[in-house]
Amino acid sequence: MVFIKEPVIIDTDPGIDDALAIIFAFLTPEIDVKALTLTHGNVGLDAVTKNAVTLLHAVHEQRKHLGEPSSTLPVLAIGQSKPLSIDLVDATYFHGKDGFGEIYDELHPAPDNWEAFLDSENSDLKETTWFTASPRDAADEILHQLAHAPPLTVTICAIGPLTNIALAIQRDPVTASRAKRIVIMGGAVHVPGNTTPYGEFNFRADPHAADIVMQTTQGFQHSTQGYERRLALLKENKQAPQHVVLVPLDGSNDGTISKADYDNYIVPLGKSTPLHGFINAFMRWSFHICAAHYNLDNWAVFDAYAMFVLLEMIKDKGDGKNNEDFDKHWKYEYLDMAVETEGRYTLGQCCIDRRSWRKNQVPWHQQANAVQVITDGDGKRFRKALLATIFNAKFVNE
Ligand SMILES: [Ca+2]
Repeated sequence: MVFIKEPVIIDTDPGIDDALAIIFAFLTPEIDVKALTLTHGNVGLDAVTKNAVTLLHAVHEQRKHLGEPSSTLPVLAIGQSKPLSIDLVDATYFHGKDGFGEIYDELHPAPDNWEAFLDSENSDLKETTWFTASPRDAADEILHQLAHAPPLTVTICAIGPLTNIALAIQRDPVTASRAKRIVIMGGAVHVPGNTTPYGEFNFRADPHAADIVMQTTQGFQHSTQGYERRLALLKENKQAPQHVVLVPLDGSNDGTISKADYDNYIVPLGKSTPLHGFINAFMRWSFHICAAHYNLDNWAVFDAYAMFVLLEMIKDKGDGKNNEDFDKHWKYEYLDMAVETEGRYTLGQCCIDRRSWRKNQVPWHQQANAVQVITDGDGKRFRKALLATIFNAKFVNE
């Protein structure tokens, strides 16, 4: 059997847990990171852009350090600086003013002259760059990638507010529905929010965008029949129901690494490689904040957990088959979900239609949204995969 990597677009607002998710993706052989598309979120878009460029530089330096042949450079596209309809919010309370735990002054300076590399028309820098600057904005880059790949082959991993994804859907719903699936870190389904009583950060930061994305699941069926229907609709140039996999707070609280893991496996690596030096710079902050503000000695790495769910799901092409391993380790349900966009207290809340009689009244899948929501996971597998992939940790006695 030919080994095919999963083409993945990561829509992101780095962000320290975004950084771990992205590095995890780059180091995972089954994943081919085609593009990073950037959104406002944890910090403003300028800081997000600086962080993404610095992160990609560390990944590139790591490749050089390992003597790996240079592969195609990932595309970087800058997206929206604010939500669709509400005022901007950020999460500097957790990620620091720069979004990376205030690393730039001493711990890890940004690459020299990094802003010049964002100019997609500057051919003088072609030989020395470490990413391909997109001439398009993030939403158009997503559409461009989906339009130039076979239908239902490219996965989007969305680990920030969903503004870019919603804009892509608004601009061209048919092309947007060519995505194989969209794996999203966001929402609080059966538990309280983390930013407000009902709002998880990514959904609260752009509830209108989150709602637009949830609405694309109307009519989705995770079956052979559903998959063939999606393909047939796309062939007729019609919008197909989207497969949205939601990794909400309740499904990802298990996705932690501990301070002991950090001390045992990560700190000793110091600056032994370009990537470990970079990671050690920003991770120091996360454990400091977890201890100082939340009295926690472990850190829920939500975005990396969503990336792990994506990896665990790769064998399923969207028809629900080859899912046996996934089903052993993960619990999920298909929910008729919308997102609150008007509430005074409930902005960004996941609103589930729990009226079971409605399902019997008319064929449910014809009128309801069907978001595949991860409700329980496997934090142990995640922790081992993350530590082994990024830090070469060996688990002799665990
Ligand atoms: Ca994020």
